[in-house]
Amino acid sequence: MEKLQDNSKMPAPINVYLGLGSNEGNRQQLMTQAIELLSHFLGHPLRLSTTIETEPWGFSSSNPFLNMVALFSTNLSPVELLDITEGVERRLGRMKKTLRDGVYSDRPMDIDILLYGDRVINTERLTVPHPRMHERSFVIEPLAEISPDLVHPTLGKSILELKKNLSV
Ligand code: PH2
Ligand code: MG
Ligand code: MG
Repeated sequence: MEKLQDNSKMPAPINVYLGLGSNEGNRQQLMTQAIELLSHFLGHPLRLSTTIETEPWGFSSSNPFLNMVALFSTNLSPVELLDITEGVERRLGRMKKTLRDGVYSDRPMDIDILLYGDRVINTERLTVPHPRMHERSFVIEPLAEISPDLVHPTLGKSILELKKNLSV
């Protein structure tokens, strides 16, 4: 009898959305390098938004940001993915993480896991969906460009709806 293939140990790839930001150093080059390094570990991105220049949000700095959003498909677990994004941040010169009290600082590269499929994750190291993504036009604008109909897993609204809510 023909043997059925056992796929039980092969998780289906998950669509993950990453938010990239840089406001220190050669920002455009850092964004390109970040996508190259991420692609090395995750494979080619399925979609890339355009890069936008944005004012610092939540802290004051004279250095504007470049921001973009990238969609990858991966079999990595959330924590494995986080190890990779943090590794790329360090490789591109990120020294310090945001302080515990939520004070932000200038950074050559910040890579946030915005969405990991429709999984909801609340651990010490990782909160997904990213808890502030829907308040931030520097995330929602580029995300709406590549996936307007995507539904936010906990808010139950499409990215396009979230974008409309931002501008009211
Ligand atoms: N990231 C922050 C805080 N503020 N502002 C902009 N415009 N872009 C960012 O990527 C950004 C921010 C924390 O990670
Ligand atoms: Mg961030
Ligand atoms: Mg971050």
